Amino acid sequence: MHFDPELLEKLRAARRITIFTGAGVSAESGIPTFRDAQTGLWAQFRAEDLATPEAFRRDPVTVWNWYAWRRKLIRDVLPNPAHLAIVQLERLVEHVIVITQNVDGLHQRAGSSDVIELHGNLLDNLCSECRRSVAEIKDDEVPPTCPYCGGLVRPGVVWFGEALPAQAWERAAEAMDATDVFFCVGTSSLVEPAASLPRHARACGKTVIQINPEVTSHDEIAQYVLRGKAGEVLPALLRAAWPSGS
Ligand code: BV8
Repeated sequence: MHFDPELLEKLRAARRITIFTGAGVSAESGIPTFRDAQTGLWAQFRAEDLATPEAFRRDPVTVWNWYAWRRKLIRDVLPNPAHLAIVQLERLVEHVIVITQNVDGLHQRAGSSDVIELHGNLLDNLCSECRRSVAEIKDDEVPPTCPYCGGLVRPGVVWFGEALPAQAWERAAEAMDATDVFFCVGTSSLVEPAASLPRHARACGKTVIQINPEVTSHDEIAQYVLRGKAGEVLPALLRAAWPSGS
């Protein structure tokens, strides 16, 4: 894989690198991306139609079971070379922050030390009424009920129509503002306000690098478009920029 020498120089000179990721960074771990066709029992549903408060209010059992199915999916998978290359970057660059739209927790499991989860985490649970975090849930209740107020327990993710966690959004905006280089990896850039981050990064004069096997709307805002799979491009890019590995 050949990379523009100017890009490699910018990576080596960077003190702060921000990696904005979407479902594509987990694809090579075997997790279907958000807009991959759903399979099996879930093929009849669109993810966007299930990931809403209205769907949960209307049919909490189906929505809870969809998340239980997704939790099982992520329980059996491992971080892939894309996640691991991002961890290795921390040993090569002074400040590396991951801003992820993903809810699978794989960046943390890979060893990334600073991960901002814009859309929550599939393994967290909270009460849909009192909003308390619920650590222990009973398997025989679908969905479980809150031990504090009896309300229905829901997954700790951000649904469509819900605001992003204020602190996560603030930290992401600060990271974008301070960064030298902004990677946009494995996202269709369709979901707002997350998709506005790469746009703002370019508007603020940051070096924006897009890694995706497909064309997306954000190709034209990136100075560098690296066409390919994250699990192949990221390790190759680090080897090219730091041949000695340090
Ligand atoms: C909000 C958690 C306001 C749940 C998720 C009209 C226009 C613009 C915006 C809107 C609109 N109508 C409504 C909105 C707002 C809405 C939105 O953006 N809708 C979209 C669909 C139009 N946004 C919201 O509702 C947000 N909240 O706006 O609140 C507000 C403010 C104050 C008070 C109240 C309300 C909340 C959005 C959060 C939704 N939750 N996830 C769950 O997971 O169940 S988003 C969901 O989509 C996932 O988190 C996912 O990460 C995210 C984005 O998708 P991608 O990650 O990009 O995944 P996708 O499958 O699309 O793409 C994968 C990419 O990877 C592809 O490009 C593919 O080519 C690439 N790829 C594949 N293989 C590889 C690869 N890349 C690299 N390597 C590979 N191997």
